Amino acid sequence: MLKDKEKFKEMFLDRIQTIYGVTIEEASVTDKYMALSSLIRDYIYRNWVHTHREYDKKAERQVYYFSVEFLKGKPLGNNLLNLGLKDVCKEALDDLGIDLESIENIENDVGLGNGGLGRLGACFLESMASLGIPCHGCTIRYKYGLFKQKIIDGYQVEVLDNWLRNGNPWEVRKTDKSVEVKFKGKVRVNNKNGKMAFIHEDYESILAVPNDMPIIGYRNNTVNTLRTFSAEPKRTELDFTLLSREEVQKYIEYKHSVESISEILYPDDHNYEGKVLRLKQQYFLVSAGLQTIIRRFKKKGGMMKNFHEKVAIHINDTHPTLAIPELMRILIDEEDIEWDEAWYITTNAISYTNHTILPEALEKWNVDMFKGLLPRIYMIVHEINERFCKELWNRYPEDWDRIRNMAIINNNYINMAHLAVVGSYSVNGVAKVHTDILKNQVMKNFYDFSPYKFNNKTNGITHRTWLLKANPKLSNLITDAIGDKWIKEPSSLIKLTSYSQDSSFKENLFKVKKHNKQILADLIKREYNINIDLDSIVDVQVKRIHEYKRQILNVFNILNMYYTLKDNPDLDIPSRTFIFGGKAAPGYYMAKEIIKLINSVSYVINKDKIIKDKLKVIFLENYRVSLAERVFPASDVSEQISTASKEASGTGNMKFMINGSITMGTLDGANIEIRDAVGDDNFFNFGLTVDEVLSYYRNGGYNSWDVYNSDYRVKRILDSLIDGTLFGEKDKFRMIYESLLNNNDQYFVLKDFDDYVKTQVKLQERYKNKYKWLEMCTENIANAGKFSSDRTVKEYAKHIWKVKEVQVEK
Ligand code: 26V
Repeated sequence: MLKDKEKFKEMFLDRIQTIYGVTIEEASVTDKYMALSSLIRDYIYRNWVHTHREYDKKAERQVYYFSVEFLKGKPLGNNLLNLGLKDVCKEALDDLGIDLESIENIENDVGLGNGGLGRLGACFLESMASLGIPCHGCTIRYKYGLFKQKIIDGYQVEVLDNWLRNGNPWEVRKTDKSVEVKFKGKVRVNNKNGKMAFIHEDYESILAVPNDMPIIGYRNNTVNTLRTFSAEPKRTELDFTLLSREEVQKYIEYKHSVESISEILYPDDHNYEGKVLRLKQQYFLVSAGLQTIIRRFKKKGGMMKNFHEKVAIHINDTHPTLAIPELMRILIDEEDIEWDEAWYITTNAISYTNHTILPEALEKWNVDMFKGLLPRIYMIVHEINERFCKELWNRYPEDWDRIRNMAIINNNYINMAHLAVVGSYSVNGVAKVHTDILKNQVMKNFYDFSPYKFNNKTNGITHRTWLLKANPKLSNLITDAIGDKWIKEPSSLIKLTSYSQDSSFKENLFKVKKHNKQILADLIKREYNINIDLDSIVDVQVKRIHEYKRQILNVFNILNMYYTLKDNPDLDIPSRTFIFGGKAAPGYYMAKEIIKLINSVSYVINKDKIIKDKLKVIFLENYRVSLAERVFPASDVSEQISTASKEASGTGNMKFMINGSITMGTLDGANIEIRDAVGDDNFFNFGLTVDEVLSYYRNGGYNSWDVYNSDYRVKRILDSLIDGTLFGEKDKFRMIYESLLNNNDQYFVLKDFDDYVKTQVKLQERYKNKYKWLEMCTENIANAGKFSSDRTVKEYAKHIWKVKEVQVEK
């Protein structure tokens, strides 16, 4: 019924008046947003229920994807698009004098994630719903999402992200499906008829309340679910009357400590800190998730001995690894199943994805802390470790080094990656080279022990969000050329290769890019009062700020260009706009210094008249999904310049590619597969390879002073960080200077500098040939189909989860 414009208007007006109690004239934009979103939510309700019924009827196995992060962005636009309601909604609102875009703009990003890992989860959910893969997301309903970034005086300042302030019209609270999660206390062991029973006593009890958000498939009647849990106290406010003052005080303390569990998302990735609250969050999620899954499974008549045949549990990185001992606990303590059978069920239900090999990101929990918080779970982990080590001993008798190296518990720490590998039937990396590094280096012993578990699933992105939604002009151009089959089958984008020599297609592509640049330029003018040249090369590096991602290398090339232009202002080069964006973990000082450096460089360069506007540098504040949707379509060059071996995959690289930007990249992560797909001519590659980097590490690195002493450009740039000539203050960026020289440049910035600069010059030369450049853009779009998350989740479904797609009929 919403497909009809008049009906749409009528229902929208009715909702504004009856639910919000205001007339359309009186309604605020927020009222309109709430009315519209809740209208859409109710509209899909029938399909939502129906989808789950169909899954129960038709699906042989269903997937539960556990992740502590899902970085969704704004739901409204995606939902309208996937339902096919965008046009009718826009027209209906236009008739009422309301601008849909202004409503979309006021929606908060659902920022329940840090970066790559969380956004991957969101792309997967969209793809799975669009393909009819029976999958349910499970996560924590953080009251505050990832902080908002403000830039004050060039520095990052963090502001709380109160995304739920106005309520969340997309979620449905399921109080009746709440479950209890238990912490602390002690475990009493009972010997009942020769059988041990474990009784958990004096524990702290917490209620996990589910809220469901719909994940709407692309025009296929399918609505999957993202279930988020919030932590709430077990006793209700009503119990107050029965309490004394002291008891009330105690209750309030209890309430705060409970609610703190789902209060805030940790704003850190790639840096592990053994915080007890984080461990609480992780156990809270898996215990709540598993209990609701099992409750539903049994209600539908399932027998626990068949659990693994019907249910696939996927753990997104090690954060939900406690699903392994928690499932064991439920099977043994609550379902009365023997250890061996419980282990069989568990290790056939659970699969694990590794997302990073950086040692500082690998989780290891201190045994004492763990034991205090989760006494029964600790006993189980201990037992898993004992049995595993025995197995190792049988296989590698007396090879103590190997056994120690592979143990789950070692040196008073629990190694979560080891637990995840031992307790699951599949372990995958997220790009070919990353999986190879896992197999041959980081997890070599585990690969030798159980090679059949290891496999690769190269990441992907949902092309519906990142192309169809974010870049409607390009989408139309593609559809005009090759039809709209690519929306459901992204591999058919390959048909565009035959347009790479078509001058009218390329001319149109050029116009689309310019249009998108104009939109971004308007935003930059509005927010930063900086003019950008639409004919300049828009060169973008947007991602978390991290030393291994080497924003510094990008800055050094810019400084080198700046000095070159200052020496020779009439140099014939295309003008360039360098855009940066990204958040730094609040406690990561070096990353925060890098932000300040970018802003300082931006300040110096943008105001220098001598270089005649040939260079502009902009740092976009508060980079997030909704801003990213403006940035990718407007970019010419995608900076993917991590130190080879460090970026597990990268997914931003794919978003640029599908929007027709050319990668300037190292052979790292999925860049390698992108280059293989588009060919060397359509990719700018530079820098050390993975093998070279690893060999340097084995041999103690290289001497960065050598580069400083032999390359005058490097010397000039580094000196300017501390000598006051550029930034007016001595020692301004000494921290960066020291890390590159006296800490010997762990990320090979200086080592790769020369090749990077040369390749940037090559790129500039290529840009001068407009049609050659547009041919490259076309080839990139044409070959981006394989980086759709549709391809990725199909591979997970077929090879890991063994689940089939279910078509939901109307
Ligand atoms: C790790 C940690 C460590 C412990 C505490 C907090 C915390 C939070 C998040 C993470 C995950 C870091 C791993 C991550 O985000 N990896 C990225 O995953 C992307 C999706 O697979 C991939 O494209 C990126 O290359 C990879 O860096």
